[in-house]
Amino acid sequence: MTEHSYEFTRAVTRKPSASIVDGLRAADIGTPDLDQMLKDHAHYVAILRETGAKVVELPALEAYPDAVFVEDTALCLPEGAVMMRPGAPSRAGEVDGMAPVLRDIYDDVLEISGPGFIEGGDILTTSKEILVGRSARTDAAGVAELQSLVDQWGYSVREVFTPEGVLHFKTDCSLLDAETILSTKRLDASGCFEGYNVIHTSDGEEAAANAIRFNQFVIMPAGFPKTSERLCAAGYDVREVNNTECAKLDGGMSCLSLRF
Ligand code: CIR
Repeated sequence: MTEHSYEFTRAVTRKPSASIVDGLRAADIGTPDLDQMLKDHAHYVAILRETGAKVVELPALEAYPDAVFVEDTALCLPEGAVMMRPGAPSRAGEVDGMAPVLRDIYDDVLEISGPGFIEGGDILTTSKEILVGRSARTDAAGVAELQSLVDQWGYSVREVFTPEGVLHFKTDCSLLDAETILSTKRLDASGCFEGYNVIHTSDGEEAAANAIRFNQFVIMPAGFPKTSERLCAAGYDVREVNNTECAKLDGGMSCLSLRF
């Protein structure tokens, strides 16, 4: 049986645009370099393709500086997709760019119509449930609407909380396999992963938590050797991608693709 939470045949990505320099960020730690980001993005897409998955690469969207972070626009499940309603006003229009792409792929594309907000970065799909972290971008009404939509496909949604000051729930965690989560200690301390095996990021390597399990690989940001070693020792086939430029905009490995 296919494990819908990490075995995928497809992904959708979007090329970074020159407007990336205007992307949202919590703190200014430098201007992202487009050339470097394009190289990193191409490396990321190549790894997805190496697994045999078909990757649809969408063209850059100049009008939306954060549009490379496609994950926030939709939740993709085997039964259908749900278009998100981003809490960041500058990102709302990205959803309209993604909806037709997913309508071409899926028979069933549902929409969060509001008044609540929800972004894909706050959603962690595991084999048994969908965890949604309330954050500055995702509110209780958004979580409740998602629950009411995916109920018809038999999913249970569990509301959890993204730590204060952390952009998205998945900024601090990733799924590694059906039972195992990679998490920062600060997020795990909230108790949200009870019943799962948890591997912690190493101290000082919290930014390694935003990884993805994509078929045989765990794709993680480069530069976190202790966490990488932990994952290798646990038997995962780890691939590292430079993330220096996306990190300037609080982005990481999960943000760069929709996977299904
Ligand atoms: C933002 O603030 O919305 C973007 N600069 C970063 C989005 C990262 N997305 C994600 O973690 N899923």
